[in-house]
Amino acid sequence: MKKNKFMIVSGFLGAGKTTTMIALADYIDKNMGKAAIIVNDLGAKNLVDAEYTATTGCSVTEITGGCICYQIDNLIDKLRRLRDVQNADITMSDIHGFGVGALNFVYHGLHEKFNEEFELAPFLVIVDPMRLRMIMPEKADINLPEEIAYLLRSQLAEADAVALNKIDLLDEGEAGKFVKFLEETCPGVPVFAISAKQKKNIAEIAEHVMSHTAGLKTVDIGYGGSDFIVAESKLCWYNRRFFIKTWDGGKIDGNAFIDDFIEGVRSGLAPKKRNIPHLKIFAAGGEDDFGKASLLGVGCKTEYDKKIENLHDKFRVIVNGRAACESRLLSPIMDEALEKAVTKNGVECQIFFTECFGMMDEGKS
Ligand SMILES: Nc1nc2c(ncn2[C@@H]2O[C@H](COP(=O)(O)OP(=O)(O)OP(=O)(O)O)[C@@H](O)[C@H]2O)c(=O)[nH]1
Ligand SMILES: [Mg+2]
Repeated sequence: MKKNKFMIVSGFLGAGKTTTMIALADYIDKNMGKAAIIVNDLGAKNLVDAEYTATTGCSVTEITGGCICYQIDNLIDKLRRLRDVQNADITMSDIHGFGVGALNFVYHGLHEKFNEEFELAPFLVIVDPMRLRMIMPEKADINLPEEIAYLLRSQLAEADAVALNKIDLLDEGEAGKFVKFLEETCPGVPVFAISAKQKKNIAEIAEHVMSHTAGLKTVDIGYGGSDFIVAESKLCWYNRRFFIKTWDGGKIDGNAFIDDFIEGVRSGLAPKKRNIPHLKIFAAGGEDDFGKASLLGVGCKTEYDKKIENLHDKFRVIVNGRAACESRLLSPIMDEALEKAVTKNGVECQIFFTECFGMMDEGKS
């Protein structure tokens, strides 16, 4: 039986894992075979990444409720289904943006037990140049707790291949500086410079991952140790799904609603000196009319992967926040931001689902 390929795509929050997987799947589908994507995250359900990926026409499956590191049986079930039902030649799964340890738990785990069935493609780590500056010699202050540098370093330590993403935002000299740093930090590991958003240099990575196998390195990243615990304890997750509609059948400007909501989150977090490395919003109005926005920090401008095209009388909305903030602080800030946006836009809101938790919150597990 031909072995099915599996690849993990790791990297810090907002680095571009989802955008890269979509670009790779698109390239592979057109040129090399069939690709499938697994979207993995903590939290129960309601993932912006899964909703958004599905709109691109890629084959997408979710693994929710915890990191894939702790769901190997579930992962294997999904991989078999994607192979047998959807004829996937390669399945890619991300690991959440604060995640480390998948090299050991998932790659070595699969290699030991399922080597006959699955071939492991190079463990791919996506890097956002702006966040990378935090661990470069300049040790840039990017308004995130310095303890989080542990996660960036550990993710790179696990890599078989690294992609410096968002080169569309850099000039050639700057890109060269980042690539050099990555090559020095990850000796022997190929470093690609890409723009996932503009689908630039995606062919090179696709060719590489389809024709190479994982290095299956053994690296000690101090998983579960004090640096790991301190870094993870700085972070929290927020997921909410709600529905808005007008009282009188009038129309809503969904983009304005998203902007108002994001502004509320920004102005709630900034005075408390907390940050949100990735806030994602997906809002669907008509059949195919949806918007997807990302905020990569309180000081950043909102980026739209897609704007809503028309006014609609109702929207279903999903919010995913990944914050450097205590969960008990973030929760009321999110409530207030929603309340303000609802009032300003004159809509009625029904909340269906909310969860907010820190990795290390007492009583969580
Ligand atoms: N300019 C630019 N923006 C990009 C590029 N790739 C991704 N982005 C943007 O960066 C933001 C985050 O991208 P995602 O693909 O959602 O990042 P992610 O790593 O999956 O984020 P998490 O799943 O939250 O960890 C989005 O607004 C993307 O449009 C790129 O090549 N260039
Ligand atoms: Mg993602």
